[in-house]
Amino acid sequence: MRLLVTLGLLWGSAATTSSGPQWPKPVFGRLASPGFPGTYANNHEQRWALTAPPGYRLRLYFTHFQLEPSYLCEYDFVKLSAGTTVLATLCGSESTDTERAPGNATFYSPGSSLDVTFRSDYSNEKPFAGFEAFYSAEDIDECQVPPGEAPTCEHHCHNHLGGFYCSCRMGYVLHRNKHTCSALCSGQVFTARSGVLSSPGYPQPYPKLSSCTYSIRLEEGFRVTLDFVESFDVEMHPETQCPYDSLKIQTDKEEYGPFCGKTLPRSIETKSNTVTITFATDQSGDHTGWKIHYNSTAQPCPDPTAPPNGHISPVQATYIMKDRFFVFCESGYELLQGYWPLKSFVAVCQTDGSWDQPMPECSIVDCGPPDDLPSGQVDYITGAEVTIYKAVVQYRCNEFYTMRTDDGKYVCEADGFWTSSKGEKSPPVCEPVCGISTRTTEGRIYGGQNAKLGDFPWQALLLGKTIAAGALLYDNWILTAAHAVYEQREDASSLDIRMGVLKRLSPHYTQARAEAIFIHERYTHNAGYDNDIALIKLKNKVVLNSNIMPVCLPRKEADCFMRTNDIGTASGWGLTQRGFLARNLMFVDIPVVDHQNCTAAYARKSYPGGRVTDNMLCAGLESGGKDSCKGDSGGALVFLHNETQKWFVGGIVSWGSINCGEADQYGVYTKVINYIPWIKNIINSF
Ligand SMILES: [Ca+2]
Ligand SMILES: [Ca+2]
Ligand SMILES: [Ca+2]
Repeated sequence: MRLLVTLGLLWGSAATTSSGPQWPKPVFGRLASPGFPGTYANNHEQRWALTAPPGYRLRLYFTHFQLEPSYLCEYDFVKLSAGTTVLATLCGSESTDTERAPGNATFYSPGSSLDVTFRSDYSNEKPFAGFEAFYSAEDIDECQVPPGEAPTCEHHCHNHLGGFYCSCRMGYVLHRNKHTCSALCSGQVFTARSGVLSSPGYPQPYPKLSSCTYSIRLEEGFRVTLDFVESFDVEMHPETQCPYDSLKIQTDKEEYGPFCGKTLPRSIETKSNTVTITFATDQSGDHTGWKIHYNSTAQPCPDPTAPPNGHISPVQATYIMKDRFFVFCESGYELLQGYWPLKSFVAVCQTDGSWDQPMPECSIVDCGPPDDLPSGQVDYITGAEVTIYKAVVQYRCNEFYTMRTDDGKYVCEADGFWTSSKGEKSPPVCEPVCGISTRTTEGRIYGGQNAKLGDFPWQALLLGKTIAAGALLYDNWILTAAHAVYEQREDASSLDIRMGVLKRLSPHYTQARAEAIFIHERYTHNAGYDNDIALIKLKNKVVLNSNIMPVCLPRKEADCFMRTNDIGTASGWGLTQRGFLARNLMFVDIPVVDHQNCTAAYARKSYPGGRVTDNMLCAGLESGGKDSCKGDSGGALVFLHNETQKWFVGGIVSWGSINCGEADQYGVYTKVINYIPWIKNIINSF
């Protein structure tokens, strides 16, 4: 309908404008025998060559026809012909078995030309009126095709005056031969992991003169499989391989086909992620084509096998591209790649079907040899030198040492550390045992008494710018009085420290050397004895034995043991009541004196610097006679802790009256318990 409207418009425009398309001049006319309607002459021949414009034909019919009849129209006739083709030979006035008269028939030229020839012979038996005919040019309807003939156009045919044209359905394009419809089927791309592709119009006959391409483009690592399904029908030739229409399949590695005929080709595993299918058809034949269902799988990686004592996660039936797995080791085992320990392990399946990492091992955790224990030793319990997971070792402290906070049993744990039952990862500490004395006798009330080896194993003899004493703390510190080592403070290394000695002049002793001397920072030399306390750090730890052992530091509750009249013991080589330095280590038991009494006693005398402070402790007898004296300075005043039966240092010999043992004048000692934080701070810091 739209076409008619368009044509109508064209007609309209042709009628109103002179410069439009030039329409052919109308072709029509009248033909008649000479003298018509009178009798035609004998021996006459006349020929009309009629032509129509291209795309038109000639239509001719007769209004009158009366010629002399004769067998096969041998005498007179009208002949219609086109080129050498005779369309009709007409005579008489009615058709018989052998002759033909036109009657009401209409004649058409096959092309655009028609020859009409009239001929009469030499006689007529009677007069005949001849003929009259009319002709006109009319459009050929090329779209009308007699049954059994190929259609003019493959899809749609459009007739018009003077010609026709073809058009194609959606998805097709008119081939340059103007009547074939080629499929628009090149450059089709498929990126889904599976899909269906087929010849155009399948299962209807596929188009002619078409060149179709189908590209399957998947991610690298996938492999495409092609399955021909349903039916397969591609024009073939029994002798030549697919000369007419052919289907070819190509990958980056291989080429398959060409395929034609009627047998379904076998499934194709391409091993490629890109496949190009081309389908080319010629101009003829009606075949239903083909259909392919394609699928893809990625190349699987080899099934991973967990190493001994390890497992893999996640477990899958197959692992393909980008799949991953982790390896975890059982407790007590650790991941090892070659010789390298790994914190974690993950392998990824690569596009080429291989894992990106080699499988690690699960190697049993080995804690290695346990750390050495200073002043102690370690024994293998599980087996000699066995240091792997769950192995057990036992730490022991040497004699005179005791283990702090632990039982010393360590197990090699999964984290690779030797670990105590309390979860400690560092080895235990062996601390010197303190406050042990072999003393069995009490100091005599008057004067003093000779000590035996082991009675005061903490006692140190300090020989420097003055003679003084000190007490061993732990195995590398000496506690003494500040005034006793003040002159030595810049020259610590020359201080001669002797341990394990009874006789002051004995050549048998254990030598110790000072590394540094720490004087209390609030001690002022020659200005009283407040804060008269000092620490000496030894260069090396002293090897403890039954004659050399530290004294304990007072604990919080020590105050309870230093009340008035509680007995402490002082020891030293100081001046005796005979006025000489003692040859042998002496000791004396003396009671603690009431602090106010002591303060008052010294307040009554104008002793130089003799003022008793709260940092001091007095001990001695009101009657005098028992005291520490010059040369004892720095020595320890010790008390026995009832509960632990260990000796602790309650005081440090500091000062007293010039006349030792004088009545009403007591020995004054630095009150150690006031300095515990100071002592610990220095010992922990240096
Ligand atoms: Ca005749
Ligand atoms: Ca036409
Ligand atoms: Ca064909």
